Amino acid sequence: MDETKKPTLLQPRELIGDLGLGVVGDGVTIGALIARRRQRVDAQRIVLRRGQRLFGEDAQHAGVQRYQLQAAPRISGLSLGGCFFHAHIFGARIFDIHALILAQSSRQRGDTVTPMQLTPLTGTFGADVRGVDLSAADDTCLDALRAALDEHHVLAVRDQNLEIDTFEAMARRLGAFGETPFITAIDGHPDVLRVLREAHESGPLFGSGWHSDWSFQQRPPSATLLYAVEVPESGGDTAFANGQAAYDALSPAMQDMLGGLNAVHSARRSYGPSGTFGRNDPDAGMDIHGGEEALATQLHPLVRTHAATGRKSLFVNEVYTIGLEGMSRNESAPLLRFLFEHVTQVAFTCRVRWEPGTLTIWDNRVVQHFAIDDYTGHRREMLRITLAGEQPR
Ligand SMILES: O=C(O)CCC(=O)C(=O)O
Repeated sequence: MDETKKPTLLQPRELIGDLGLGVVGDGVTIGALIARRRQRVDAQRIVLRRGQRLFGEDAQHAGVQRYQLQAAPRISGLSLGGCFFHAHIFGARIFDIHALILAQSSRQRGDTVTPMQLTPLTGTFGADVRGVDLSAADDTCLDALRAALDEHHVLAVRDQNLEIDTFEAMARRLGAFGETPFITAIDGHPDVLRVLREAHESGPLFGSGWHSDWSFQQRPPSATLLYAVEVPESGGDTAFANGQAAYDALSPAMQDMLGGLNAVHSARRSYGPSGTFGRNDPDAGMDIHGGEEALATQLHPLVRTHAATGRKSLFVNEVYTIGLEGMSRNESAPLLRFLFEHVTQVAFTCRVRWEPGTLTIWDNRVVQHFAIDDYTGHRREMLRITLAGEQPR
């Protein structure tokens, strides 16, 4: 790098009102990134630097290959043209740049809010989120959260302190609520479920099978929010499998074939009269009441296109997908078995280990999930809200 252009490193507290992208911390500059190529850069080492244009000469020099500006600019005096972006430098994704912009926003308000920090859970998807209080989040923060969900598909937002009312209020700001069939909601909160297993229970565990929430509905929920009130010290994790990564890994020939198929979804295996939860168990912590209406079927494209990102994913799951349109059971069963196993292979999964106060948000259009039944003798209590979704296409 030309010495005359070498950026002066600034301390974060000097950055109020500054524009542009720079890098501080342990002496790392954009120029130095060139030498350290595939290194992942974290939020603490990327800050806004006075007088440097965002994707100007320095950024090109550093080999920025791709970036997305997401969410509307809301921060006065910030000329980035957006308040959230992801950049790749030599293929290494830089996370959390938005967090610094949020940090500037909170400085402008005079608060001392810690920037939101995202830490990937795996090499493919899922992220831990820290440094954000969702009960007091502003619109910029929620925009950043939505964008992060599109990017990571599963967000485990740590250290929240939500009551039913505050949980409901923050969820409502993310979108309209979906419809909840078969399970009695919390009194006075028709859209909030208590996902509860008492220590003495030994019956089937709610959610313990790979599924995408309510995929048998005409418009299945876009996202689910699950908030941990009480969790066992160990066990009771939730596993997720990524239908986009699974789709991308298929051969073009297989993708073409699947792209023309519709899958048949139904709640019957879980909530039909002879399904897992077909008969109400008065001793269970959750009031689940199946019935004849669970026998209904709903067709959805087997490969769906995400309404926000345009990416394709396999939209099948072993709990609710019962067949393929126009095929006999003998024809569809082996193909579905292959797909169920393909999507849920370890390389396409991540796992959230809960702590009290963790709020996990997942995108049902991309991932399916599985509540792991390994904590018999311990109590686990969660609050759950689904957000309304569109008809899959
Ligand atoms: O309890 C869990 O970990 C997941 C529950 C579940 O499957 C759901 O809320 O859809």
